[in-house]
Amino acid sequence: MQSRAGESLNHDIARLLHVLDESAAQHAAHARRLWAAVSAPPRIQVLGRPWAGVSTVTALLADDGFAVVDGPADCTLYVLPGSLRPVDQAAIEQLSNPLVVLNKADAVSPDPEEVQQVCAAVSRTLHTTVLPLTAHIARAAVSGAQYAYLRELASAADAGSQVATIVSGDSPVRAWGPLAVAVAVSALRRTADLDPMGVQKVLEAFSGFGHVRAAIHERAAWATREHCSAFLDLLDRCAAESSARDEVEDFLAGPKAGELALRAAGWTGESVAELRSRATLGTASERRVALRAERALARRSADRATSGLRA
Ligand SMILES: Nc1nc2c(ncn2[C@@H]2O[C@H](COP(=O)(O)OP(=O)(O)O)[C@@H](O)[C@H]2O)c(=O)[nH]1
Ligand SMILES: [Mg+2]
Repeated sequence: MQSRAGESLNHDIARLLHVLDESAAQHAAHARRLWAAVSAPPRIQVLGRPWAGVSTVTALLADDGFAVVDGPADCTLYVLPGSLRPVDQAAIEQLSNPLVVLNKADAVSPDPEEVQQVCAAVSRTLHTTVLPLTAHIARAAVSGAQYAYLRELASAADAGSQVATIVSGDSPVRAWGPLAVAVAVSALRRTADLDPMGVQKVLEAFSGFGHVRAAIHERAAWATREHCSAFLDLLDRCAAESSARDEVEDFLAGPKAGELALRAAGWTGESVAELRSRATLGTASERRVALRAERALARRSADRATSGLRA
C-alpha cells in the first residue's frame, strides 16, 4: 500500500505534468516519457538465436519482477547457446552495451574452469564480459518423484555410471541433463538431510543465475539513475524557458525532486560533505548530478530539523 506521503508525492508529479502540458507543450511529452521510465520497473530485452534459451531466461527474469520487453530496454541480454557463431557476433555488434551470457554451460563442460576459459575466449572476441549460465535448472521446482529418485541415486554405489545414462532413460529428472543431476546427487550425498528446497537452492547456485541477476540489477540501476537525471535536466530547462517557471521551481525545491536527485546520484547514505567532495570529481555531468544531490540532501536535513523544532 502507498503511504500518505507517497501518495502526495505522486500527486505532485501528476500536477507538474499537467502544468507542463499547459505551459511547456514543447517539453511535456518528453517529460512524460522520462517520468514513465523513472517510475516503471526495469525493462529488459532478451535476444539470442533459436534454441539458445531465450524463453527459459525470459521466464526467470519475469519471475524476478523485471519487465521483459521486445523493444528498447534499460538492459539488453544476449543469450549464447554455449558457443559464439558469426551470426551472434554480428547481432551483438549492433547492440549498445549488451550483457552477454553463455547459456547451456552445463553442456559446454562438466569442469567449471573449462567453462570459464570458454567465457574468457568469447569475452576477448567480443570485448565484453561474458557470464556462464545454466538457465533451465536455475529455478527447478523439485517434485516429490524427482526428489525420491535423486535420493535413491545418491544411495546407490554406482551412482556415477547411472547418472550418465539418465538422459536416455525415462527418469523424472531426464530434462535436467547429466551434470545438473550429478550436482544434485553429490549435494544429497554430502548433506543427508537436504530437503527438496535445499536441492533447488544448490541447483540455483550451480546455475550461475545469481551473478547474471546481479549484473542486470547493476545495469538497471544505472539506467534508472540516467532517467532520473534526464528528467531533472529537462525540468531545469522548463524552469528556464517556460511560463510554468514558478510551478516547476516549486517542484524542483520539493521532496519528490529531492528523492530523484538522490537516486540520480546513486546515493547510498553519504553525508552532505561527501557529496560535496564528489561534486568536484568526474565529468561535468557527474559533477552536476553530485551537486544536485548535495543540495537535495542539505534541503532534506534542513526540512527535518525545522519539523523537529516544530514538533
Ligand atoms: N542443458 C541445458 N538446456 C537448456 C538450458 N537452457 C535452456 N535449455 C533447454 O533448451 C531448450 C530451448 O530453450 P528455450 O528457452 O525454449 O530456447 P529459445 O528457443 O531460445 O526460446 C529447452 O529444452 C530448454 O529446456 C541450459 O542452460 N542447459
Ligand atoms: Mg523461445
